[in-house]
Amino acid sequence: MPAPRTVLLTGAAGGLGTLMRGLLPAYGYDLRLLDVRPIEGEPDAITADLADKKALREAVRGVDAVVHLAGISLEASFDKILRANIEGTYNLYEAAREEGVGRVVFASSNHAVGFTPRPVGDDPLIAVDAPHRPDTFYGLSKSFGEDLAQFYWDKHGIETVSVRIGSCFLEPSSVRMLSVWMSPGDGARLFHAALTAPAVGHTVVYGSSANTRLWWDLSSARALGYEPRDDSEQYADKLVAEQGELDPANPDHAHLGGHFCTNPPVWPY
Ligand code: NAI
Ligand code: 15L
Repeated sequence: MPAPRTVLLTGAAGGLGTLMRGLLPAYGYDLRLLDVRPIEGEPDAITADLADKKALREAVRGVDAVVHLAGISLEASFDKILRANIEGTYNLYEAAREEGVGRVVFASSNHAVGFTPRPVGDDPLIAVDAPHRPDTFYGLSKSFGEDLAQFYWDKHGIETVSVRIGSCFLEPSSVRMLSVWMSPGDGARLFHAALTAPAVGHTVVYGSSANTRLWWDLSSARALGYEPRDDSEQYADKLVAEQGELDPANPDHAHLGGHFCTNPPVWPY
């Protein structure tokens, strides 16, 4: 596959989309932006819902690749997750198939494997082939998205890198995030590697910085050419002083998904 230049960025109005809008053009990409919400200062952005198949088909026409961030990014009712994340991601892949787009970078999440016990002490890092153990309907939609990506590769030859993102924000805001944080700069480095690595088929990677307290194995991301430069440890003294170290007896601290496993933000559904 030739190096992609024109890239559709879905979810471009969101937190990660805003960060990537700022960082990815430096790698030479010409970004086409899409979100269900208008984007201030971006008059050419496409305002469209993932439910709008015609708009999606026009949005992907002529692009070399898609970075798919759009969707509900936290727990919500199954009906909402179904529409935005499950049907919406299917609609995006169908549009890509119809328009001959060869590669997708899919924003999966650590919550696809959220019920995996977190490593403690000398436990090995969590491998990328850990079975899906979604911690929410949200995490379930990311497990589905990864399977959908595998299906579109096997059946239709569309390549995907599914990035199980940890927490990509300007700074980590909890002791858990010291293990799963991905700095925005490392996020852009990882998305760039996912867009340009040759012959990825469907590859699943964890998305985080080179954190001292890292929980998962980054080797499949490094195999794409990703070289993380940041480490959350610079924030550790402050966060640990405020919140204390993770407590193995605290159910909120027992799994990769943290409080998503124990206290969904939305309940009952
Ligand atoms: P966000 O909630 O800030 O942004 C999501 C964007 O998607 C919003 O601008 C929203 O308007 C748009 N959107 C939602 N439903 C849509 C629909 N039906 N059609 C078109 N656009 C729609 O979330 P954030 O943090 O920017 O995350 C981006 C992606 O990365 C999400 O898929 C999220 O699940 C994933 N992710 C993010 C992590 C993070 O640390 N920020 C961690 C793990 C995964
Ligand atoms: C996610 O998947 C969410 O989209 C993000 O907002 C964070 O909550 C992140 O996971 C996390 O696990 O910290």
